[in-house]
Amino acid sequence: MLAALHDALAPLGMALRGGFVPESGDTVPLLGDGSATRAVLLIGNIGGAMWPAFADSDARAHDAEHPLDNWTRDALDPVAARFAAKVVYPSDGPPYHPFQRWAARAEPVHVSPLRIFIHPTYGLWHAYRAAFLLADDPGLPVPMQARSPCISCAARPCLSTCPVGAFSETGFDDRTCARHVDSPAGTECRERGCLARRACPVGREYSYPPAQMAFHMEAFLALRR
Ligand code: B12
Repeated sequence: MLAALHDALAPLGMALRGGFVPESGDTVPLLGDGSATRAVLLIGNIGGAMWPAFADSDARAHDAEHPLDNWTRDALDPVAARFAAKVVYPSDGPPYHPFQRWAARAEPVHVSPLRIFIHPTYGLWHAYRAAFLLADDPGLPVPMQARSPCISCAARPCLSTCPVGAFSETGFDDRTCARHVDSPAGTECRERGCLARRACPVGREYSYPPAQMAFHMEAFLALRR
């Protein structure tokens, strides 16, 4: 089943990011018939692999208010149905499903100083697009273990690069960030992606193409304007 799912996701530029057997603190929803979920599979994008599939998709998605969310649903709802999974999305809510908590159960990701999760190979260039909830464990592999690459990063350029100091040890000041990105001084961040995120030395070869960077920054601004 996992190999067939991998094949179904590949044309969408998405990947199976791992999975886990839910425990009581995981706040995983019940299945449609009210029974317990026995396995959660996380689906996501790694690097820019998903961008061509989305960018070349039809106009309906691009005209809508949340084009990537709509395209993702259109693409993944039928895949979930094919694998008899209930599907939930990161944008469902609020309240939101705890995708980052689930991610940490499924693969070796850790909280970075920027608060988004860092992967030892893909760095900050990955995201979660859906979770498939299953009635049976499909034989999940044991998640790989790896320390956070941030532990051995003495320079922490991510924390010193933001022109308006939006990141600190205490959190991310999204309003200060949005004000800057929306101003003439924020052109570099707006058009080529967050400078702090781009300063991270881990997984640079997975960084998103410029068009995807600009798309995500615009979507962030639209939420914060
Ligand atoms: C709301 C939201 C935002 C809001 C945040 C508002 C706010 N201040 O709360 C805004 C619009 C600002 C935002 C911005 C961005 N977001 Co956002 N966002 C979300 C969303 C939809 C919900 C987050 C949430 O409230 N979850 C509810 C809580 C309960 O979930 P949780 O998993 O249990 O949360 C745990 C972790 O957050 C963790 N945690 C977080 N910080 C820390 C710090 C420490 C020290 C520790 C120990 C734990 C910890 O602990 C929490 C409790 O277990 C998630 C998707 C989702 N459903 O999770 C994306 C999500 C978190 N965002 C994501 C991204 C990529 C971004 C942006 C980079 C997008 C962009 N290009 O602009 C920016 C930058 C964010 C940043 N640098 O911090 C990704 C992160 C992927 C990753 N690699 O981790 C997610 C998962 C969406 C996705 N599709 O993958 N986001």
